[in-house]
Amino acid sequence: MYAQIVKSTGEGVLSREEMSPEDRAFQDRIDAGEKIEPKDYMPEGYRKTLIRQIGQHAHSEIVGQLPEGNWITRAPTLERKANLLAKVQDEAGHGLYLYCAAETLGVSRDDLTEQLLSGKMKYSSIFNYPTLTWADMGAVGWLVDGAAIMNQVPLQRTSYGPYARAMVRICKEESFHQRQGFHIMMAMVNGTAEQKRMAQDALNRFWYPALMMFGPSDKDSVHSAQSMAWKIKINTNDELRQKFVDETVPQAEYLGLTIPDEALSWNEETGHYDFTEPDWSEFFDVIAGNGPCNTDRLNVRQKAWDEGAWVREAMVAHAEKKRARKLAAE
Ligand code: BYC
Repeated sequence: MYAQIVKSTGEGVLSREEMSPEDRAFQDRIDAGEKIEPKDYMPEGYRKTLIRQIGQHAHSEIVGQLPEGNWITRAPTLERKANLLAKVQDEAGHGLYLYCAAETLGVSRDDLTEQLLSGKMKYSSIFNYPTLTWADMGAVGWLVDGAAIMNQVPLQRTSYGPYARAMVRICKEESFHQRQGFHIMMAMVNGTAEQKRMAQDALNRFWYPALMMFGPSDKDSVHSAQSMAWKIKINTNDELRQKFVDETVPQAEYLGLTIPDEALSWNEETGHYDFTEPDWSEFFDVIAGNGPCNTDRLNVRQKAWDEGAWVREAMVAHAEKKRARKLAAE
């Protein structure tokens, strides 16, 4: 069925004439801006694409807790610690809403987790980089959550109802996250010379990984054309990356920090910044499992999964007991 919709990876999208009558009617609903709900008809390719994207997104939220969780015990003040703790807890919540949204498509959370742990499913490349200093908490909030917002605000209008609704709350929380990161950066740049140096160093290390979060350049994006035709994605990877650069450069200037790109310049003609693209060979290497922290991240998630087995078993046993009691009372 998938092959009916997408000719093959990267080969483009079927024309209306090539679609089956059901798929054409489905496409009409999408084109009219209707939301698709779990029990509605959907082409198998649409369902699979959503499971892949929402599942990857959920995994990113969960694995995304690790680089920041690393600093909770070492936050410099009680207030910073409380803020960071709240942020990391929010990420867990985002993962849960997204796993629930994926479950409405007929996949179980256990199945998604097993696919993450076996390396079949991806999570965002950004979380395979280490967080070396407290300034990284500023850079992650400012740049990583900033990039996440840029990508996720349009997803509030994505065509699948449960995903779109989950994104509304997630975006509100991400905006607090971005501000707490920027606030840390402000404190660092207004602190000692050493603190300002740490802030610049964090920006130097996180700039290109943040640009990679938007995915490969449009010419190498295998899924964009079909995902945009189905309004699963609203913008291309390059459009969002450009928007992020345009919004972030003035913020770096305000902080008195330098974006680590000598070719960065304002282009009067296009009304956008010209910038150097990330090293795409590094990106593909990281998503293939060879980034600095891939093994660590998956080992931590595997340990959590193994150690949580008794909780899952206890919950199933409790639910079965409750069901049996209810049946006996009827
Ligand atoms: N990392 O055809 P393409 C967050 C994969 S923020 C890893 O362009 P698509 C958070 C892609 O999966 C991060 N893999 O794909 C923030 C595909 O491989 P497969 C999570 C990537 O799906 C702060 C291949 O490359 N946000 O959660 O059309 C704190 C070709 O790419 C990446 C989301 O997931 C990457 N950066 O577009 C805590 C947002 N980029 O699957 C947490 C929702 C690409 O064929 N997702 N790949 O093996 C999206 O908007 C889209 O899925 C993407 C990629 C823009 C990421």
